[in-house]
Amino acid sequence: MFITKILIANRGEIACRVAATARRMGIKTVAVYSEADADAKHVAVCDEAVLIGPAAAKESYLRGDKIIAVAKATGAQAIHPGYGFLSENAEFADACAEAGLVFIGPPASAMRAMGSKSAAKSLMEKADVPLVPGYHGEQQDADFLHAQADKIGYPVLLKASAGGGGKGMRVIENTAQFKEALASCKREAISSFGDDKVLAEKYLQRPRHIEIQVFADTLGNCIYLFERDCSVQRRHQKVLEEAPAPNMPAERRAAMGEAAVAAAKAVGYVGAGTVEFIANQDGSFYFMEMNTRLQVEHPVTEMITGTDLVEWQLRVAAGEPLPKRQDELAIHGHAIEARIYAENPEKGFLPSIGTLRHLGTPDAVAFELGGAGVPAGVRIDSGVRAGDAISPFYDPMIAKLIVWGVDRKQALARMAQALSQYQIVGLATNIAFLKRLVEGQAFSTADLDTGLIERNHDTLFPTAQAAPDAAIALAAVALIESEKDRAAAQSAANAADPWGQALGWRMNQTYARALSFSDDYAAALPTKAYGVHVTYRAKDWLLSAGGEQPQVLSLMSQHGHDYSIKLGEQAVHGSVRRDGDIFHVFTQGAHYPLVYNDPMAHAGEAEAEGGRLTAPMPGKVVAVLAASGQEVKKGDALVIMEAMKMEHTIAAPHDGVIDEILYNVGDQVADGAPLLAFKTA
Ligand code: MV4
Repeated sequence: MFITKILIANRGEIACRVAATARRMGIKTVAVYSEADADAKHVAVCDEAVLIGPAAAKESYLRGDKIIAVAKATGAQAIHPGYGFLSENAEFADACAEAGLVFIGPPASAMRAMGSKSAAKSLMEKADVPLVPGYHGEQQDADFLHAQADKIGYPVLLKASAGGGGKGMRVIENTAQFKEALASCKREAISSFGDDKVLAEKYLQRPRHIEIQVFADTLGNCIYLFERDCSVQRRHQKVLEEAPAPNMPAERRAAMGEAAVAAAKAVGYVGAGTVEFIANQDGSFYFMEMNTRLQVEHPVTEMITGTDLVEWQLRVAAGEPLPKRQDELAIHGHAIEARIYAENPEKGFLPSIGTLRHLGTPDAVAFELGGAGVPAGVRIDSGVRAGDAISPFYDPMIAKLIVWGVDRKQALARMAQALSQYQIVGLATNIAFLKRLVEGQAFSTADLDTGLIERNHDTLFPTAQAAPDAAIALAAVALIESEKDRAAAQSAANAADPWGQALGWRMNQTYARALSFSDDYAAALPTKAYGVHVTYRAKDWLLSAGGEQPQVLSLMSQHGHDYSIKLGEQAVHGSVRRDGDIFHVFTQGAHYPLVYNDPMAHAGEAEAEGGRLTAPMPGKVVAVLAASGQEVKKGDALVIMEAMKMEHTIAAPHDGVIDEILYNVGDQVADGAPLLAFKTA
């Protein structure tokens, strides 16, 4: 059959990923979307888009009936399910066939055969696919299972047959623990899966997760596209994936590949699939399960094999043979993928919901697949753009960052560099965590197993690091320069005003100013405050942070949000993005969100609460009622200004301490100028 139009039954990066290949192949695309996704990237990149329901996936992306109706109405011949949602739903695959649509995935029978973990294991045993030594039969008598466990030898792992994703598992260290562990495992299995059947296996102590990409066509060909190592996980969520697996001898690679092909053939597989194994440190490997879809981490395989697996899926769905034979495939270089999430590692990886106020991506080489030549060194697969929201309805993944290198060392270096270049404002992300992970001893030396993150908890979750002076200086420069811009705009309207020329510059005297920034970890970490003293001079400033000796600070150049400054003898480059009170400083490979404690902003707040305070406007100081170091109570009058022939009182917005009063009686003050530095108690 000839496919000219497909419907993509998904959202986010995978919908965009599938659309990119379809477009390259001249195939038209139909997007479906929920009410929450009306303005989403996947809607924009497809040729047509149809609303299918409210935000909740159950009412939209999981509504197979509506999606099939849209495919029929728009004239699509095939449906690509992506991953998640309906991708492993055999009933949906059947419904597609009944409606005369091609489901771009395996036959429903193959999904069903692999859907039941214990039935799949029996099938695999018959196909000579290695299984973890253990018992996965029908007999569930407690004494019988106990005897099986004793025979396997401890430690033994009990697993709920209907389970998955790590739920319903119990490690048993010795025979005395068996009875109680079995009872508790069965209780969890029945409450979680409605089925208390369990299986018992030898427990592997430090396993690696190694999976094989397989591909089969409708003509009976089935091949493997080598392995991916996905050992770096937390709570059964993959964090880093790479291909090939480090330290994999060629013979074991071939043995695992052949076992995976045998597994696929045993269930009559067609299309893209992944056979998961757990491997002992000695290299012995055992079948775990088969994922009957294209996986999130498929790009690392594409990069090392120079293939486009979505193109392969579309060709196989159209009845074409696989584009390559096994002997035409080879591994070229090394690829690593990091999943960039809107989440807060310091708060137990809680998703971070909000708007991507700024999204700066690393220098990415164009995503070019299937062509000859060198693969892209850096690839970003993303379903969101700057200005888009990460909503609570779906997976909070922002992007997949995939790098390629001639070897693992180069791929690692590129990953660290690309993570350093990523700039995200508006949400908490796992970028700093990923950077610590890829630069850490365990991952960089490929000392891999599924416990890597837990074992390295202390280095992966360091205590709060103070922002370096360079970051504080960049924030101060950005603040001062933005005030100058504002003052200049104002003086254009009032050319005679000498105060509009350069805020803070005073005739015949230097002017010192205290600024206060504090860390914004948006987390349960202690927050550090940074007191900065800036002395304005003719062409530069003196900056003293945290009571240290003043250093000469000068602005060398500014291009938009990028600043080059000199602090003492140190040349510093960085970007500063202001988001409300927060100055997001990106420098030296890290992100420092610094909250500017703006006294005028507090005045505005207090005003909003009903106090009689001065509106920010140019004027003259007529009274200073507080002194540096003085403790004040909320509402105390601090400074009185005169503007537009009226007096305005600046009152303390909270209980606190006066850091410094920046003006004297009689001083002229420009619009927006801080009058004093105030520390909240
Ligand atoms: C195991 C195991 C050790 N020994 N089986 C976890 C989820 C499920 N799919 C299989 N899992 C495991 N099975 C035996 N006999 C350790 C795990 C395991 C794991 C496996 C793959 C990837 C990450 C994991 C994290 C913790 C435990």
